[in-house]
Amino acid sequence: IQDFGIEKSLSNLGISAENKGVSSGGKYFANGDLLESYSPTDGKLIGKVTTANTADYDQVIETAKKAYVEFRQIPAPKRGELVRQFGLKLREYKDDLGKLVSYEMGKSFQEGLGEVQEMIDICDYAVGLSRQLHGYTMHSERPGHRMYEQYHPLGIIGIISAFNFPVAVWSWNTALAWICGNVTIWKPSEKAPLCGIACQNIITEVLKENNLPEGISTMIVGDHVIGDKMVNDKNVALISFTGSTKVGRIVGTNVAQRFGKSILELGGNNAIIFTENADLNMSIIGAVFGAVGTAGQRCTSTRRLIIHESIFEDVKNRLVKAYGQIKIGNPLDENNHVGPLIDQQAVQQYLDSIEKCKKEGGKFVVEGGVLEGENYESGCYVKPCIAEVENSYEIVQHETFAPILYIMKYKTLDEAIAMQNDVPQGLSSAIMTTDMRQAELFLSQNGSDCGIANVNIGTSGAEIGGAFGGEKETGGGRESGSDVWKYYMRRQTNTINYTDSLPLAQGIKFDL
Ligand code: UN1
Repeated sequence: IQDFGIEKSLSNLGISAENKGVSSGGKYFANGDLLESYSPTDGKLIGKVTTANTADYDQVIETAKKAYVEFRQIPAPKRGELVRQFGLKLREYKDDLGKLVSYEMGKSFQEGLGEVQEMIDICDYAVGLSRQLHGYTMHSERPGHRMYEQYHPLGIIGIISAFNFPVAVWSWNTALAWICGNVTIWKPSEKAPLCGIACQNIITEVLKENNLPEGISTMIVGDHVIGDKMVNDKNVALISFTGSTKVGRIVGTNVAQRFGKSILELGGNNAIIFTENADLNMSIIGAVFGAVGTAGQRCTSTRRLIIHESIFEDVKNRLVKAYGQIKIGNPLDENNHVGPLIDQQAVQQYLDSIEKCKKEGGKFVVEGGVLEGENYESGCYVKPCIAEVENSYEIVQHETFAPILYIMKYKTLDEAIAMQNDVPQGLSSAIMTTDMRQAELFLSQNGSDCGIANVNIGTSGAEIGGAFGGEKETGGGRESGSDVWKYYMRRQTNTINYTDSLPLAQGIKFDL
């Protein structure tokens, strides 16, 4: 069996057979239950992690609190220097970390590398931003007064991330949080804890080299009890949560209850509209990558194709042909396009969704199924499949984190846009067209209701420079580019009177 150099990468990243799941800067400890991380690629145990108990959590919070008081004194461009060095370190570890992501999570090595590239990109972005945390200045209505606003850090930022982007989501949050002067506490997914430890090892190196407080970046591997504690802890000013709509609803409600802030990145149900004017060669590639990339486990994965009736048969035939060429297998082998699902539970959900779809009347034009035999011993490899459906089916309204693509027909573009919007989620969307009128309508207020709307690009693979997130049951949060940094800071309006009299605003007279 080929090892693809994974042992060496694990050792380079400081991952052992037994690891401690709690860390603040240099110190690693943990006193909770044991967690085992198995690779969905070959079913082998990669390593064990001792998770946190609640006393460990309390200790991490104390360390983070102390670090915050120190870190907020450091000027923002100097904090940017920390992030710059972190980005350099990520370049050194790109290959190893990309490999670990691929091995522990199951996405292709190319996509694992892409994920680390996103981390590097957000670091570069944040470094520049560390000199641009701008507020407005305003003209006061009172003479001899100056008005302006400034942004201050929030304090401790809690990050709860999902298995599908086990490293990048953390960095989107931390790179911004740190330049803004916050400290972070990260609960990585229990399905990819070693990716968490590897990242924490990398930032620890940078913190140590710079003699910075150990609590700037803390990590805590734990179960939902630790998650609940974080969500309900008033010490944690902002919770950035990526995961299901079901859990996000609880997180959002609990954080709001204590008037905390939250960024919610929840489910998607992303569609591409294929108009009669689509350039089919490129559109098919976009749709197939969107549907089968990361084995359909991105929140931006393409789940639905809404196809003009005049090209429906043609598109269907091309898709069937393209799916026939997809190679499924070990994601570390670069000849393969699609790796496994994260675990057996995900495989069961995939099978249940197929069953449900058939019951509702779905007609499979490419059949699904679980792969068996040599190289598929983990039991997590499934066939990407395509079903002809109605948008109203219950299963089509639901996000299944698996490579099941639903296709449907439309007559008019208004109808297609209505179908695209007629799901509970609102993350990503796309239109394939060479007609400028169709494209502009799709992007207008009468078009897509999603946080992301693309023309002649698939639904996944967003760049870090834009604000990433979506509407409706996707949760409304935004991460990474544009002015998203403002979420990680508190805004203060300042009015300064440099005269010796005290005129009141709105012209109110008050003499003693
Ligand atoms: C996610 O699936 O949680 O747009 C994030 C993309 C990536 C991010 C996906 N940049 O596919």
